[in-house]
Amino acid sequence: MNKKWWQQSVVYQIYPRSFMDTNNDGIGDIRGIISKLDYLANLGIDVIWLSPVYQSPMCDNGYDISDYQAIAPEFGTMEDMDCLIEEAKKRNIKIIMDLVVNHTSIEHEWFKEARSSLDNPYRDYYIWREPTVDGHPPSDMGSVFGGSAWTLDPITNQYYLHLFDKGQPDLNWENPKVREEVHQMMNWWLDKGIGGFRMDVIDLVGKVIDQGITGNGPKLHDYLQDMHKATFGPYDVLTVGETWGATPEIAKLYSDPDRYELNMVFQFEHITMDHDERHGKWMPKKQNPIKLKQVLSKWQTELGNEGWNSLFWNNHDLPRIVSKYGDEGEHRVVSAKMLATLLHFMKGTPYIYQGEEIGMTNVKFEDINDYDDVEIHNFYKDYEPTLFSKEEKMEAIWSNGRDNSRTPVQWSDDKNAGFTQARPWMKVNPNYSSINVLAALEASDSIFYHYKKLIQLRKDYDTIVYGDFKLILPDDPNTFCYMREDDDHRFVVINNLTNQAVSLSLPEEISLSGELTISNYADVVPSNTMILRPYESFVIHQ
Ligand code: TEU
Ligand code: CA
Repeated sequence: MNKKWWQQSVVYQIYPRSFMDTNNDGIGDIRGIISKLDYLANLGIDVIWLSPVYQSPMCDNGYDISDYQAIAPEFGTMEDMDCLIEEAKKRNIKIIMDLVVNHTSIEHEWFKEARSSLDNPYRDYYIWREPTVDGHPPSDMGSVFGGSAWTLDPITNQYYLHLFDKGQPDLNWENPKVREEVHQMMNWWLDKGIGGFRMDVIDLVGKVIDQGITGNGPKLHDYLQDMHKATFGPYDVLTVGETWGATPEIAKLYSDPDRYELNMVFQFEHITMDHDERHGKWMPKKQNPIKLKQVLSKWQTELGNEGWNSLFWNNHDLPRIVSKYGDEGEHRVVSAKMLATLLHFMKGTPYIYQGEEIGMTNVKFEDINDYDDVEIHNFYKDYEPTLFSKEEKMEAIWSNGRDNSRTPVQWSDDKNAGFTQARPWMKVNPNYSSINVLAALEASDSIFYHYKKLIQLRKDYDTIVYGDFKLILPDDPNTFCYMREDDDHRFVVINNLTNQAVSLSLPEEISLSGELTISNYADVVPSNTMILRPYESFVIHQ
């Protein structure tokens, strides 16, 4: 496999609304991102994945786009966007855009036209069905955000499909005009010099609704191959698809370079493995460290050379990883560093979500009105009232609600964490007085510098990017240990997943002699039989 820049890169995801506010309206903006580029360059990242900044009525914080070629006024202007691309480029940082083309906003011109009459030329841009004889929705398909996926539009008395909010009508990808419009729009952004696309719920665009097929439809890969040809094929860009249902076999279909589709996908098996079959993340199963190791190592080995992994713990839809697998209290710093090492030493392209690099945690708002997310509110209002009490719903939101990752970035211990001088659109996490960027930059042993070092190590050693992966002690429920090696180097990675001291006993054939590359405790004495302190983590270079 030819080596590619996007394999050797580390990506940093920005959720603009919560990143940095510069005009004091309480909402993060593009100027705010520009003001922090030096900070990101210092961290050492190569790419920014920018969550949507397009014009939008914001029923789902910009994942409902009303104009793909305009910037939402609260985020700034197209000049600001051009300036961001240029300023990032000066620092060798590429910007990848969020491509949200499974659906538009209900306020997109296409939808306004489409809904106006049955014979409007845009009608077929969306998915319409007649009500049943007694006036019900055409099927019992549900929206990801709760309730029916069908909404009756009174103007023409037909239902339109929305797999997400009713403000997010699904585009009809079977219509070649829709695909052409998407391609044109992508080319317009590529011409601006962006570094690629993250493709929102791209596995849904091949849906065959009358057969009940949503994910991984029969035409999906044809559409992606057409897209590759018509748009980014000739550009040297990063493309990553969001694919909740991908198995390694499916991931290869997207990311095998010989198929000319995408560079890589986000797979979610390590996230969904603790979701309930019926109630998903709202009724999480008990954590299972052995399963976590099995899932992650399966992905490490099974893609082979026919695909490429993305590595992530966090994004704007997921709870904070230090709250999920680490410790929010006395072991916060060591546990955040352990989780970072565990992920960044694996094979693939790592993604860091804003605030992860300082160990930001989940938030516990007592008042449901302090939450913003449409998914949280739908769950709290309507979901299975006999199964969950309101208190149980709050518990579920505290552990898995999407707003856990959407509180403003904690820049300093100033008012509102230095995010804004005004009232922030969402309350800051009260722990900002101790957890903030300024404090992290001032402490040489902070989580920030641990991430910085991990990013640099990946630049120094191709072995971390490309080397073979081998899991050690697969049945040990307390540790996650593995090796990465090629002809030149070997790294042995040792992690205690627990908040307890645990004993490590490595087989004799594995040696821990060598140089200590990185660790989360100052005084590590590696030995095949040793006691690992809570969340202890270190890497030996041989
Ligand atoms: O997410 C897809 C998605 O399915 C998530 O909403 C996820 O399933 C949910 O959090 C699980 O409870 C993408 C975006 O990342 C998300 O922010 C958008 O809301 C969604 O698509 C619609 O565009
Ligand atoms: Ca602002």
